[in-house]
Parts: sequence; C-alpha cells; structure tokens
Amino acid sequence: MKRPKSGGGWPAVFYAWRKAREAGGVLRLWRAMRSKNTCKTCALGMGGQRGGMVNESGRKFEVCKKSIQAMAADMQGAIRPEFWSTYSLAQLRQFSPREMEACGRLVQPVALTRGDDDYRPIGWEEALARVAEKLKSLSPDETFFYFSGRSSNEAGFLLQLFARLYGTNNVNNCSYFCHQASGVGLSSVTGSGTATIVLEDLDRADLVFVIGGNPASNHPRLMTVLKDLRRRGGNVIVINPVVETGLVNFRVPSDVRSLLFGTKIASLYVQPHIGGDLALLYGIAKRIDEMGAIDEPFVMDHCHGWPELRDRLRAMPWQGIHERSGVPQAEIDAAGEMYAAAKSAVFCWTMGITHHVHGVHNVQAIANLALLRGMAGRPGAGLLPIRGHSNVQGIGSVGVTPKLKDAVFHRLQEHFGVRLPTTPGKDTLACVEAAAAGELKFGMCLGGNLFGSNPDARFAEQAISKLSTIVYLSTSLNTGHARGLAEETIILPVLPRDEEPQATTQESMFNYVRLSDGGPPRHEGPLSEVDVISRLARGVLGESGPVDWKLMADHRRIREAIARIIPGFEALANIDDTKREFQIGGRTFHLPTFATPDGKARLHVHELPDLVGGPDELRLMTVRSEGQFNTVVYEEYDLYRGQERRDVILMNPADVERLGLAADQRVTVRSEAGELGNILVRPYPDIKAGNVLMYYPEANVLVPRRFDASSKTPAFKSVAVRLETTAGAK
Ligand SMILES: Nc1nc2c(c(=O)[nH]1)N[C@H]1C(S)=C(S)[C@@H](COP(=O)(O)OP(=O)(O)OC[C@H]3O[C@@H](n4cnc5c(=O)[nH]c(N)nc54)[C@H](O)[C@@H]3O)O[C@H]1N2
Ligand SMILES: Nc1nc2c(c(=O)[nH]1)N[C@H]1C(S)=C(S)[C@@H](COP(=O)(O)OP(=O)(O)OC[C@H]3O[C@@H](n4cnc5c(=O)[nH]c(N)nc54)[C@H](O)[C@@H]3O)O[C@H]1N2
Ligand SMILES: [Mo]
Repeated sequence: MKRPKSGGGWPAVFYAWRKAREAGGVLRLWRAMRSKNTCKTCALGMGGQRGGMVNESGRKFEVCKKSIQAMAADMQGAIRPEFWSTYSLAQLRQFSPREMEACGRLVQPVALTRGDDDYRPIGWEEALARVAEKLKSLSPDETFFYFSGRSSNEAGFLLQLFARLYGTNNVNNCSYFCHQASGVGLSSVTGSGTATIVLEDLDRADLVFVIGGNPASNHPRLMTVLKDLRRRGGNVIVINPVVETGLVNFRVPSDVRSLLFGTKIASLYVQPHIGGDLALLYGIAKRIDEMGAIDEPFVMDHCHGWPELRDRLRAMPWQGIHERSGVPQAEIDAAGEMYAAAKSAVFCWTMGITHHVHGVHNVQAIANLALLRGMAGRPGAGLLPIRGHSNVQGIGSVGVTPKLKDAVFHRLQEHFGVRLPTTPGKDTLACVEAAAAGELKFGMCLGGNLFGSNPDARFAEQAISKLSTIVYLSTSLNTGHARGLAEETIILPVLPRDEEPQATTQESMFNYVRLSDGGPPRHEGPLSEVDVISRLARGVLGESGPVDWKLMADHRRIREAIARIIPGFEALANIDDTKREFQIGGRTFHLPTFATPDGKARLHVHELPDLVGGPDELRLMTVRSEGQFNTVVYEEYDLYRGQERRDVILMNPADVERLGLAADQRVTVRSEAGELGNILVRPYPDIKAGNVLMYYPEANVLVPRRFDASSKTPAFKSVAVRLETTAGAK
C-alpha cells in the first residue's frame, strides 16, 4: 500500500464524505455532528454547548476525521432480532474486531449461558431482574465494576455510588490501562493529577514537546495547535521511536493553506529506543545543566529536590545515557539547545510514556525537565497529558476509582447520610487477576472492552470465564462479547450521549466541563445508562434506602450531588439553567504555587532502567492504527504507515536482514505471555532498529502482565519478543 507523504489532507476530507454516505447522507451526518454534544472520541474535546466541531474557546471550526468516524458508527442500523440465531457464538468468535463493530447498534438485551450455542434476546425486566438477583446472592467483595471513559459524569457517579452502597470498592476505570501513570506522576509533582494548563496556554507557547504519541491519528485536533505554533515561528520536538508521517508533515483539513501545501510539524525528531525515554529526558536535563540554563531561582524557590537531582545529573555518565536511550549526543544537544532557547514550553505525552513498568518515572522525568527551566506555574508553559477517551478524566473526577479522595469520601457520606465501605478496592488488572484466582464472581462493565484491552489476552479470557456473571452495558458489539464470557453473560444496550433523553456532562483533558444536550434515540430499545443503573439499584437495594434511586434517575439530581461532593464541580449544580460550561478550579497553575501542602513542586530522582529484552530479542510496541478507536477497528488498513492489513510486524530493514528474513515472510512472534503465528514481516525504515511494532488489540496475546508498581499501568509498549519463521510458508 502506498504511503502518503503527509497526514490529514484530502484523504481525511474524502474519508468524511464516504462516511457521510454510510451514515445516510451528508445532511444527516452534518446535523449529528453539529448537535450540542461533546465529541465522542478523544479528550481534547470539541462540541458541547458551542456545537460540534468547535473547540473549547469557541473560536475555531475543526474537521476531525475521528469524530466523524465515531458518529457514523453510532448511526449504523440496528442489529436485528434474527441476527442472534443466525450467528452462533462459534461464528462470533471468528469475527475480527472490525466485523464485530460492523454488526450494528445493540438494541435489545441478550443473554448467553455457558453451553448455549448463541445469545438469546431477553426483555429488559428479565435482564435487570437476573442481574439484581445475582448481586443479592453474592457478597459485595466478590464483585467488581469496570468503567470505560465514554460514559457521562452522571452515569459514572451513579454507578460508583451504587457499587459502594452495595458494599464494594472494586470500582475502577480504563485509566488503569491508560494514563494512570500520568495521574500518579503528576500528583507526586504538583499535588494535582491533571494538566497544569488550559487550551489557550498552547497558543502562547513557543515550543511543544510531543512525547510518545501519534496525535496525527489519535488526537487530530492537536495538529491544528501544532500547525499554528509552527506558523508563529515556534518549534515542535517529537520524541518517538517511530517517525510518524503526520508528525513530520500534516495537512490540516480545515485550513486551506495547510490543506494545499502541508505544514511541517516536527522541528526536531528524536528517536529513542522503546523505553529509552527516561534516559533521554535525563540526558536533556543534564545538557541543560551543563549549559548553565537551569532556572536556579525557580528551582530553589518553588521546588523541592534540586540539590539531589543536580547531584544525580552530574554523576550520571553520558555513555549510560546514550546506551539506555539509543540517542546520540548530537541529538540530545540539539534538543537541549532548542529547549534552552524557548521562552514558553509545553510538554505533551501519551501512551509511549505511560505504557512501561517505569511509566510514573517517565512522567516525573518530564516534569523535572519542565521545572528545571521554570516551565510550569505560568501562562503558556506546563504539563499536558493528552488523555484518551472523551470523558475518562470526568469518570475519574466523579469518584470512579477504588479509593475515594478523603474529602469526597466524607462529603458523600454526609450528603446521602450513608456509610461507605472502607475495604481496599482493586484496580483493573487486580480485578482480572482476582477473577482468575476465583475470588470474584461478578463483573459489570459500563462500556469498554475489558477483555480486548487487557494484557495477556489468553489469561484475560480464562479469568473472565471463571466469573459466574458478567454484564456489559454497551452500544455495539466488540470482541469482549465473544471472548470475555462468564458462566452467564448479559449485554444491555445503552444510548450514546447524543441520544440521551436528558443532558449529560463530560470533562476534557483541560479540566473543562462540557454540557451535552443529548437528542432523540436513533433506535428503539436501548436505555440511557443512568436509567439502567437506577433500575438496577432499586432492584438490589430497594426503594426505601437512604438514596432514592428513582429520584436519582433525574440527571439534575445527580449533578446537584456531584456539585456538593466533588471539589471544583460547584458550578454543575445549575448548569441546566445557566448552560455555562466551566473550568474546574484548583487544578491548573498559572502561578508557581502548586497544590502541594507547602505550594512547592517536587523534583524526583530515578535510576535509569535497562532496555527491555536480551541481545537476541526485539522490543515490541503495541499501538493503534489510523483506522481504529481502541479495540474497535473501523478499517483494516493503516493509511499513514502504508499497511493494508493488521496481521503484520513492522521492523527496521536492518533487523529484517540481520535475522535473515524477507518482506512478507510469515513468522511466529513469541513472548513470555504467548505467541502469534502467521504474521507478515514488513520492512519499515521509520522504526528504530531493535524495535518492532504490532497492532493492538490483536497483539495482546503477546503482552505479559507486567505493570508499573505505583500506577498499575501495564507495559503495553515494551514487550520482549523473538521471531521464528513459520515452516513451509513464505
Ligand atoms: N483515532 C483514534 N484516536 C484515539 C484512540 C484510538 O484508538 N484511535 N484512542 C484514544 C485513547 S484511549 C488513547 S489513550 C490515545 C492514545 O494515543 P497514542 O498514545 O498516540 O496511541 P498509541 O497508538 O498507543 O501510540 C503510541 C505512540 O507512542 C509511540 N511509542 C511507543 N513506544 C514508545 C516509547 O517507548 N517511547 C516513546 N517516546 N514513544 C513510544 C508509538 O510509536 C506511537 O507513535 O488516543 C485516543 N484517541
Ligand atoms: N496492547 C495494548 N492494549 C491496550 C492499549 C494499547 O495501547 N496496547 N491501550 C489501552 C488503553 S489506552 C485503553 S483506554 C484501553 C481501552 O479500553 P476500553 O475503554 O475498555 O475499550 P474500548 O475499545 O474503547 O471500548 C469500546 C466499546 O465501548 C462501547 N461504547 C462506546 N460508546 C459507548 C457509550 O457511550 N456508552 C457505553 N456504555 N458503551 C459505549 C462499545 O460497545 C465499544 O465496543 O485499552 C488499553 N489496552
Ligand atoms: Mo486510553
């Protein structure tokens, strides 16, 4: 497949037209896109009260291929009742992630009991009664509740409240597979786990670091910001073992000049080894120190830990830095010089930073680098984890975490006059491990694909199979519905946010709360998430408890409770009347007074980790293609990497040659967790030698359950693998 020379551009525009046809016409899609609902894809966020395709400041009109893709998917036809008897479970298990999604929208509850050949439609009453009876028969700590980041603040808050009043803290969200290392890392630095800046700050920056991410595919809106920055004369430093097409050159579709001529994005492209970022970040910091470019007054007045960090930097030999990062001195110097010359730098990062056993250390090292030059706690400079799901941050804010913040815990008890459980709750991977050990019996998933997003797919399948019941609240089918099966599996169809009968709210990665109006349902059958949770809670906890679950089906009531309980959300109480979206207070820092007890930020000191894998192994990253959203695959091809299929391993030509392989040769890829056969070798000069790339979620059978000790985030990006040629095949 031919690779385009730039990201975005006409292919993105044509794609939008094609999707519009699939969605039943341009006008229909246009109306859906312009409705006042928060965009469904990433957490950079568009939409809300300003209408779709308009950003937080309300100024810019943007075309995002991803949001069109997600919208068109929700505009699919319904899965018809006869589907369930036409396709057996055995057939569904053969479906690819793309085929599962393309089945259509879920519109009726279905259930599967082990031994059955296929799912059977059941009524809502029966489905909810079965789930309620099950919960009543179990002890609460035999259950867990997993949340994806697409649901609303209202649904997230209500389900965690129900889970806790039922009696368990086994409440967690997909962040444990995603940005948890960012939250833990940032909290240890600034006392707050989120971005230190707002959207406007990016407009004032003259240097942006893009570390471990592929925003051209995954956060296309960031590309507009980077284009504007380059036009202003600013710089972009990309740190990534892969040269991603769209980070070299991008054609922003909503900007005529950029669309026609393209915009150069990276001023400097640094390629470390997978997992080499920590060494590289220390290297740049060391260079800054050597240059005498440390902001001494800032680190002395506003940070703890400079003397320790300084000693570490000075004692660290350059050779160790080069070996562990894979980056030569000249490139470290170039990055250091560009950084030292910048007046206002913003540091962005994504999964290439968090998906490692040293994910939190990576985040702390990024913060070190920022603080050393006083690049936090003032306008135009700061730290920006680029979040994944559109409301993953909100879900966390409203209490979907095993442990509630102390203030939230007390206010929740007080507000509802209840006592909450104090047993320790489990994170996501711990729940899967506990299921495997037979300690858990029941799981409920508010969206997402718990099976598909897990490391060690074979293990995840076995673990879930040990549960007696798993309940999925989903909008469409995914591989989890065919492979993440318990003794009894129940799928409950729910409405996406633009079909909600009541307004909902979401929080962007800039700590900005948006209001979605909802809209008419496209199909009969699915219920609103809150409706399902409220009915279930009534069935389990009864009508007469301290919480009136019927009243709590009113989103305004939920918002009132959130406003009282969650710090910074006060303005949510009357958002229905004011329609005013708002910035959550106390999290962004435009002055160097941080949310720590004494207001100072903390610098951290680390050991540099060895690179993953032995001399005869390769380091594997598992990543997204252009045509997928997490475990949901929309297209088999990956446009910008020029791959027409997904069962491939991208390798540097030097590795292909060294291992005596050839293009399109079939190999078996092995790791400590498992193996994948019949994978095609694809020589790919843009990946640094020694490192290889495969697509998530198919490659998850290879990802071991290794995780970062303090954030529990699995190391999805650093898997040691070996290749074997598949006998007889070429
Ligand atoms: N279209 C689309 N948009 C999405 C998503 C999607 O699936 N599709 N998913 C959403 C979600 S939940 C998330 S979390 C984000 C994910 O957004 P990203 O983090 O951009 O997604 P990944 O594909 O995991 O990309 C990882 C990038 O990190 C690089 N990388 C891998 N290992 C390393 C390393 O060790 N060091 C460095 N420096 N880089 C490394 C890879 O080369 C790749 O460019 O996107 C969100 N937006
Ligand atoms: N190997 C590897 N594994 C990874 C990653 C990786 O990079 N590599 N990335 C990790 C990351 S960053 C993440 S965030 C996780 C993703 O983990 P998840 O969030 O668990 O997975 P998704 O694939 O986003 O979930 C998609 C499903 O959500 C449902 N859905 C969509 N919209 C709605 C809605 O409005 N309401 C409800 N109730 N359901 C809805 C649909 O049924 C859809 O099939 O995967 C992680 N796993
Ligand atoms: Mo994510």
